[in-house]
Amino acid sequence: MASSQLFVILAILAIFAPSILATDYIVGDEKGWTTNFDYQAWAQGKMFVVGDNLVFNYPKGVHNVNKVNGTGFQQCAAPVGAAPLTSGNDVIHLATPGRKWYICGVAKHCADGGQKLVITVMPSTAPSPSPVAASPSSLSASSAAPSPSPTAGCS
Ligand SMILES: *[C@@H]1O[C@H](CO)[C@@H](O)[C@H](O)[C@H]1NC(C)=O
Ligand SMILES: [Cu+2]
Repeated sequence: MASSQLFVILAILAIFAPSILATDYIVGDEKGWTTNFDYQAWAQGKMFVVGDNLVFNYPKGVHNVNKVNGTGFQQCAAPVGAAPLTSGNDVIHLATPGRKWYICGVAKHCADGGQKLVITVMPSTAPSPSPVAASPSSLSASSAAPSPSPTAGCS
């Protein structure tokens, strides 16, 4: 009897392990996404890995989230024509390794309030947990990563 219970527990772990291993990082922790917060200090010492998520929490309408490049980060310039995330609970899936930059595009929050975040995403060490990981021929950019919800964006 004990061994059958153990089996059930192991089976459940096997099913949910990928979602346990992927980390959701609440940007700014309990402060959320706001002005006058040191996001470089927040990011310091954290290990971001492909498959993790960034969660930007803020009162809807007060801030937004723009993914920018290094230039946009330095200059606090949101890209023209790209819609920012505005839900107040914006989940960004870290789908690719490399440096990622995010700024608030509202007023002077980035330039004067320091509302900007830069992180480096490490390549995943584990094999992809995704069942749709597929043959190289199907890995076109358009089909690579469907967004899980309307409020989500993929980096
Ligand atoms: C950075 O983004 C801006 C605005 O989207 C664009 O004009 C510029 O060419 C980009 N720079 C690089 C190095 O990709
Ligand atoms: Cu803001």
